[in-house]
Amino acid sequence: MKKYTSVDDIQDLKEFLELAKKIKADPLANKKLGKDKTIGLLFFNPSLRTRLSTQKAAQNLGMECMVMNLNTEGWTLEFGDGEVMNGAASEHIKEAAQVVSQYCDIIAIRSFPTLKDKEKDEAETVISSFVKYASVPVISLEGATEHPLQALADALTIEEYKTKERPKVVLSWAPHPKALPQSVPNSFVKMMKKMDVDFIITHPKGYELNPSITEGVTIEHNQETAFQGADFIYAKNWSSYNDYGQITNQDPQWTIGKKQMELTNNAKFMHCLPVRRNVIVTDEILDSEASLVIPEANNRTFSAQAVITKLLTQ
Ligand code: SN0
Repeated sequence: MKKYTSVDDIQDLKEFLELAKKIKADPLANKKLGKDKTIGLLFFNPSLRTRLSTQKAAQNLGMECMVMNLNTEGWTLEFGDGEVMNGAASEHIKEAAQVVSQYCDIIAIRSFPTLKDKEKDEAETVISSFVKYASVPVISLEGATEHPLQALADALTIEEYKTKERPKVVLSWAPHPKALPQSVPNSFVKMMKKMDVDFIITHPKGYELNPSITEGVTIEHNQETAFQGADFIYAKNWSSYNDYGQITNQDPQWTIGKKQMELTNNAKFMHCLPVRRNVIVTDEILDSEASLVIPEANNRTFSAQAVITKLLTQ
């Protein structure tokens, strides 16, 4: 594997999940693999889990880790080709990516979408420019359209907690006061399409995700119908894709609570975090036995470690 910026970069999911499980059983077993190697984590946006779990994963492999908040601490970068740089941007991505490649064996980047310029977001301008100009492997720590490390942790969590061969997994939109990226649901959908699950998406009309990603997946606009018999409820807010970056619905009926969970097959509740309590999901559910959000966050370390292991070995 040369990079991990999309769920599409996974060739053999089964093998990947086996590796993650093996790593989880003995996280320090490969402590020498990363000796004298460095991973650079570059953030254009806030992070808690991604930053610490990736750092922890690198540490478990014996790697050094350098972290930089590029948006506040670095030079403003130019991404355009042939630009006359007499404006705000001080440094071109061409130099920046090559320079970071001198210091790091892997570069990992977080760069959220603008949610204003759909074309720019869909081009994954920041991460794809690093891929283009860096001379080392690149990992996405959540880009404009995907969050592939999260999706891998989610897959591992479902594997661990499923009680039947082919569980029913529901991705449910839930309300939020801010316009959020489609990255987490996009990667989750891609991942569920690779897994042996009965997968269904529920969201209000107007919240259709990119149709090329959801192609072939059942979409049910009635949340109660979708939840019937579910084994996993994966909650997430996202802003509108068609009405790009807009909030067109804040209906509290979509907040996940006891009423909805009672329709399921004693389903487990999942969310990538951070989660707005009593907006996305009620306290009652989040604080209940049904919630997997903490084991899910724990799995971020092992999925990141599996990805780094792959990048260092092949
Ligand atoms: C991000 C998102 O993509 O939805 C990161 C999730 C891993 N979430 C947020 O930005 C939530 C911010 C908030 O204020 O709740």
